[in-house]
Amino acid sequence: MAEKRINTDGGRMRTYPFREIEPKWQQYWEEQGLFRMDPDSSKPKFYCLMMFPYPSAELHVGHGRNYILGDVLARYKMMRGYNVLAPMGWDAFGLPAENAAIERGIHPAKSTWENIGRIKGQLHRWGTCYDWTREVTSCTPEYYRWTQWLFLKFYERDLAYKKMAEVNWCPSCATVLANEQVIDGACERCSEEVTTRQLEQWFFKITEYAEEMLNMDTVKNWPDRVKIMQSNWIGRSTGTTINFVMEDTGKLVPCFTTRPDTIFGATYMVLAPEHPLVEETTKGTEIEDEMRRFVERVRKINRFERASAQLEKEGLFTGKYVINPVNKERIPLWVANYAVMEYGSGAVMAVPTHDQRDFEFAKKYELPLRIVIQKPDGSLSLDTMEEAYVDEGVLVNSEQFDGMPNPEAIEKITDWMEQEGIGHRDVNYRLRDWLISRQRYWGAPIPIVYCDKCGTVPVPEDDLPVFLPEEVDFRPTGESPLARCKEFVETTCPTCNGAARRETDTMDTFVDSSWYYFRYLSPQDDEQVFDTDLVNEWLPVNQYVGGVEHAILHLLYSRFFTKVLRDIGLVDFDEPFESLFTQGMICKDGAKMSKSKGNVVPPDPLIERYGTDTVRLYTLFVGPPERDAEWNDRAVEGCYRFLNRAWRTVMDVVDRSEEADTVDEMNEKEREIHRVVHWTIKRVTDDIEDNFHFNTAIAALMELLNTLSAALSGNEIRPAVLNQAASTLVILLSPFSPHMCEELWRYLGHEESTLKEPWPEHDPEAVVSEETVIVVQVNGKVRSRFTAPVDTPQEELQRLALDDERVKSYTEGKTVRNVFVVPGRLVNIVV
Ligand code: ANZ
Ligand code: ZN
Repeated sequence: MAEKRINTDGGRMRTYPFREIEPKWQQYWEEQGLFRMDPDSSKPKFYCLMMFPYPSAELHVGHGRNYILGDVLARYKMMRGYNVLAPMGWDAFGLPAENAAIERGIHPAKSTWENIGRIKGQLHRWGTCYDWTREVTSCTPEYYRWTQWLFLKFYERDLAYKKMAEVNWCPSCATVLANEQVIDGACERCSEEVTTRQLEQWFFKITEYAEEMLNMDTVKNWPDRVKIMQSNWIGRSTGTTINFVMEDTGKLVPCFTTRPDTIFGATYMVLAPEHPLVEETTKGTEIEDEMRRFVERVRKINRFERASAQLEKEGLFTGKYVINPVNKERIPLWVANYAVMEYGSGAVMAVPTHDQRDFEFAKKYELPLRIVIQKPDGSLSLDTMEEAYVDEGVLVNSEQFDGMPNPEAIEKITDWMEQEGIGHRDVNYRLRDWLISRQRYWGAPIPIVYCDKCGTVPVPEDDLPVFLPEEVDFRPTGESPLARCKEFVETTCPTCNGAARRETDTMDTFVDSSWYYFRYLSPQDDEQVFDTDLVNEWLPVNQYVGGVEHAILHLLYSRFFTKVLRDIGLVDFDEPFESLFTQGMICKDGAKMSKSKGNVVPPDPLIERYGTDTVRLYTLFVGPPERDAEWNDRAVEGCYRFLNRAWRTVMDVVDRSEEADTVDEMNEKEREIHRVVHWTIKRVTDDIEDNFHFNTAIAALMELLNTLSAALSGNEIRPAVLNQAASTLVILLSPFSPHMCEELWRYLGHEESTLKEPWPEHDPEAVVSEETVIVVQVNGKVRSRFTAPVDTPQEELQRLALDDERVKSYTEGKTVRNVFVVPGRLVNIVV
């Protein structure tokens, strides 16, 4: 209902009364269910997904960026006529809640639910709207039952398996970690340096999908940076596996190389300390004890350090030799700290002249060197070599391959080896299987039972969920809390009914978050993990918004899950997220905003002081959303002033609107306003569509306000035209600062929510801009002129200038070194 303005100060309210307005509209949106996805609608669908938060104590303005960006998009898409699905939930299992339980004695369930309540309030106060009827919370049995069910599906397909392995151990979190959770050798959660342990653990076979996950053609709308990070993480290497032969036993020792062209330069071989041949070749020999000590020492060094180029090379001779299959040469077999067991075969043919690590090692232990790739100028010599030569060159000392350029030799030598049966083309990945078991309490229990008679037995589907017991002892003793909980551990075998023990590890919380976006379609369903038909209708997610810190972890795991679910027949698409937007971080005092740095800005005091529309607007205006930005409390004030000015200006228009009449023909001044209005529609729309350029969209709205308020100072513009301009301003501003706009929209005489108003289209005729003359210089001299619209982008001007016939006669046959463009005026080409 369009209520009449209440005059509180005898005339009009000069400042935007956000304290009354904001809660009112928040309640209205909720009550009207404006953000509820309509399952019966025939409108086109738009799934707008924001990464669901971990319910930590409180969100700061840096977190807000993610939700506010997503909220603007959801509102915009609704106005564009989409049936929008914008759900929210909680990534509610995890270590911080458990650590709080240990430190402060608060049960993780209690602190988690309290935090959820608090954060929900914060999201509400930001004016972000979600379809709360679809809320999912990963720590509830209703949810983790299906996480466990998915584990069983993986297990059935041999995609979940248990093995003894060298694993990452975080001493402070007292649990193992997946490789993805080790960032520069430190724990992703707590930054503690990670150590290595030999443990039996559960893995998901993500490597089975390594090759498919490298194909990112179907995820075109992802930032290149994320795609590159994923493909580097998967790390595909093509090369050759060459079979060397143990001199004394004739046993084959395969080794993987990307440089088969250097095979004639292999002067020794190294084994990883974990390689089974190490014990085999030294057992019972005089080197046995020393070798055992060496191996033990190296195994303690964490694997990230071992893989680093800075590692001080160390090794020990086994006393044995291997035969190089191409020339039957006998070369010594060493064990070295820089060889790792998890890559290739764990054995490396060492070519010290062309591999830096081998070079350092050979120099240290005085092993022989032989140049096999000569520099094009022939200047490479062993006497003067100070580092390995790793660039291209021509083969020497390589028998029938001498004189061949080495890229060609890679192919030719491999062909020849394949013919001779001494080697074959091979592919290796850096990606390792995903370690999913955790020795922690606050996670989904792995649904497995161990029976002395039947071995490892999966819990039958009908017995799910395996409940996480509430009464547990959190005291840190080095053993996981579940392992100490007798009532949990002791069970009966589902197969033979005899006494059995439950698996006491829980799943990595990244398992929970790998599938939550499917569950939003049928969050209360207790019959099935999700509704396949609905999921196939709504997914892939049209737009995913979240932090780039998940570039590998969550996003890689979710892609893997989707592919497995597709192979199980539960979904019919290959990729979960069609478009991805990764927002930059909010910094304060030059550092990423975070509790540990003590530089967090809580949103509530700012909302209290300026209103949430201002906080939202500033969050969006602070800079290009994909980049990091420095938060400045004082700059918030600027956005506050803008909104107040918008409020007053629109109110002034409202005052005059009483006399509004239809305008048949616009005068010149009115046409100018009309032009600015339509320009603004175009700019704001293009900026939103073009990858979230909300900051420049807001700048355009600020210009429109200037135009409008200037127009108000005179009398040439008739009220109807002013009203049109003000209405457009309010509608275009509404996704950014929705509360104030909802209020103004009523004052402007409308009864429905701005969310129901179709997004305006610009009139192409109104925005035809003037043309201007562009001068083209070549090396500073004017050579040509052409006309172009004033707003032609730089790249376009550059192209037009280079294609100009007269310009071409000056640039023909020359190299263009540089092109300078002064938009709207000049292009200077340097040749
Ligand atoms: C001989 C050689 C000569 C190599 C040369 C390089 C340069 P990427 O590109 O990462 O796939 N390598 C193979 N297995 C290894 C292991 N388990 N531990 C440590 N190093 C290993 O690297 C492949 C190269 O890494 C292989 O090619 C091998 O060294 C080494 F001039 O073989 B190369
Ligand atoms: Zn049994």
